[in-house]
Amino acid sequence: MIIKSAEFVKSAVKPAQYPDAVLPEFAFTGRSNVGKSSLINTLVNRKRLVKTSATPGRTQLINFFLINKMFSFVDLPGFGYAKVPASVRKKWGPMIETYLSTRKTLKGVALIMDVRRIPGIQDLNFIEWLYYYNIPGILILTKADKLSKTKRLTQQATIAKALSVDKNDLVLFSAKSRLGKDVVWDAIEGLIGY
Ligand SMILES: Nc1nc2c(ncn2[C@@H]2O[C@H](COP(=O)(O)OP(=O)(O)O)[C@@H](O)[C@H]2O)c(=O)[nH]1
Ligand SMILES: [Mg+2]
Repeated sequence: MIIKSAEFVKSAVKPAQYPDAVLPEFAFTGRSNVGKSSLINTLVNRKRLVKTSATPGRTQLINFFLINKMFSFVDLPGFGYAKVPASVRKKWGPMIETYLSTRKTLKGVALIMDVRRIPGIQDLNFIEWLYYYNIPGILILTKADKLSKTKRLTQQATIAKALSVDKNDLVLFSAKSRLGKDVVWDAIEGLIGY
């Protein structure tokens, strides 16, 4: 995918605030600090389209971006961040489930996981939601550069077992080396129809 433009559109917490559902849309989620913002920035060749930080914010927003004026990327709030107040954390589930179940233009979602970590219950629950709402998912193992090539492959197999999926369904990715960028784009293009 050649990126000609990538721009922030708006933030939302509820459907009335979402942009009009016109263009095909693809969303990203994962545990806080997993590398979601870095992954989106790598895909669109921008350093800071999506803000990256070591201290995730307290407000949890759904952020919409317009890519090539042809389709939308959606940065869903990350889950599992311990320092987020309980009141905010409680809103995550309903906010995300509302988005997944109502967004007519949603073509797929990438669940981003850390290649070094066995997925948690929230990752498993998220995959269940995707099955339940019949939304295609792309499962990505990021920060692959942090492991040796051998260790990456062992982790890919171990995580596949934990998720009950084929290991070839897990894409190894690195925002640092750009490993996996083309594979992820191919998958996204297939889903959004470009
Ligand atoms: N080595 C390495 N670090 C990464 C990678 N992706 C993200 N990071 C780092 O992980 C931290 C969290 O990244 P960020 O994209 O803000 O995560 P988010 O909270 O999921 O959006 C930052 O310090 C990033 O520089 C990667 O592929 N490799
Ligand atoms: Mg982020």
